[in-house]
Amino acid sequence: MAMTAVEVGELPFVLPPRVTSYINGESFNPLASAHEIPSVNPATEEALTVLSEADQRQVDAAVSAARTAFDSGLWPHMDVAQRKRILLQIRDVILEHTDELAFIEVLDSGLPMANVKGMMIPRMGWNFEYFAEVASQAQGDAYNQTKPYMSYVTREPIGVGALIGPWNVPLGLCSMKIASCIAFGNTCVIKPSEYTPISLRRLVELIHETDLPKGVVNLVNGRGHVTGDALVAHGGVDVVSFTGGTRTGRAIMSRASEGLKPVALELGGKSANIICATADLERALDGALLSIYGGNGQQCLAGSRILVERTIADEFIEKFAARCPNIIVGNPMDLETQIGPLCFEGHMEKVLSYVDIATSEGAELLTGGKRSDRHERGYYVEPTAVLATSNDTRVCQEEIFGPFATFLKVDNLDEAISIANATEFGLVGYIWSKDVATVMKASQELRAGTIWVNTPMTRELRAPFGGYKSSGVGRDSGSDCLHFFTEAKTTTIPTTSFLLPKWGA
Ligand code: TXE
Repeated sequence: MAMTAVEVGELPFVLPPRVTSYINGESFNPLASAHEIPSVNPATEEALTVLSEADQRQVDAAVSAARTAFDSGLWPHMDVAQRKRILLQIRDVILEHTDELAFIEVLDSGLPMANVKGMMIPRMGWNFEYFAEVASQAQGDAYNQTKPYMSYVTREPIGVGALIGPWNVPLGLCSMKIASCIAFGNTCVIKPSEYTPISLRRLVELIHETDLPKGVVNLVNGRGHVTGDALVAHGGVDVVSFTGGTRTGRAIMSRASEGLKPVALELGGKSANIICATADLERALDGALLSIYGGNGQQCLAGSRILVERTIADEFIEKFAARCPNIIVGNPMDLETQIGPLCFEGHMEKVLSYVDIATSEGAELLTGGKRSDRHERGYYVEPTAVLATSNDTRVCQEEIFGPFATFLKVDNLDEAISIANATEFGLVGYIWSKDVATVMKASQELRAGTIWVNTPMTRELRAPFGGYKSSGVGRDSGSDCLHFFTEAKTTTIPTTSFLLPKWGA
């Protein structure tokens, strides 16, 4: 691929003039007429490169490459020790390119460097290591209770995965999808978000510096309703894994259902963060700030509805709001930056629109509420918090997906749990209390897939992660991904040659 050297930020980085698909181990040459979308640096609003959208022809080529790599048996039937060795090579190549991958990710997404380099890139490596381990340890069952038969169950790779990723954590989420899909012997076509195509493209190139056979991992770029839809609907695709917004998740599930394809959907959230009077309040304050403002507030697992027990609410909310202006909002390349720019202009506008929505609903603006005036360019939004009047308001019900906290005061734990559950979402729930009975009650009664007790967000890869209600379908974890990305096969054999009825003899 021809490259243009562009000096960006502090490091020289070679940006491709065009981000194209990567199919069967090669960059795909698009037609001159291909639709192009500028890829913009959210910190400067400058165009970085252009994305060349994959049309139906490219999607066909990508699925066909994945199909061939699967149907030939090369990858699915490879000895698991050999497959594991290649997955560990992928881990190594990722970790060796930590600086480069982190740089591109920050450039493209606006996520703070400290977070990307310190947490996300190591996590990507761990994704491949962990799923290599799970695949190599997978076991089957055997049943011999029904005499004279022995039935045993094996799990076989399901086929070609269509993997569709979002823009908020492009490398972290897409690498998890690729690792969990291919570790079990499947092949895939990944489509990252059209807003953040550059880092994934580089990751897929790097993956091909290992012994991974061509066609196991293919990449197409483009908008959701064009490239994404063509991929989900493609007859050569066997299974669909998606992370993104709830509305898109519904559309994808409906499209995939036409081909009876299993789907895993990790969707939005409006998670409650319950602060009890029995909490370590200093720690709860630190945790509440991290849970809503971490990842620029663009996280499905954000603690975006903060429910504070009334006896401590005024003091807690005052302290929270007092901390906000001191949070470092700035150039995401700087290691001390805590909140970078939002990912793209339209999203920033959406987040800011909730300030007017909040005030028109009678909420009190506690802090922030506008674009940062310390930056001439870039999609920077001040950390914002409002005190809402009721859980029925839009700021309590809709996923804002930015540095925007919504407070409500509650009388007691029962009310907190009832409000926490009064939402269409159910991804996670947070509870802060030193009282065991309080914690246990919240853990049992909150309708959400993950409950974090006295801690801000943390993902345990081994444990299921996914949502109740409109927050998703299915779970991520070693065993959940094993089940999702494989088919169970039962083989039954008689243990004796017993006489069969001799029909027609
Ligand atoms: O994401 P979309 P959007 C939430 C968040 C955000 C809202 C909308 O609240 O403000 O969703 O975000 C692809 N067939 N989350 O609209 O549409 C698309 O190209 C196939 C939560 O920007 O969900 C991209 O690759 N694919 C979330 C991916 O879907 C389609 C992360 C995600 O885009 C498609 C992101 C279609 N018809 C947003 N339409 C989380 N759970 O973390 C779109 N896509």
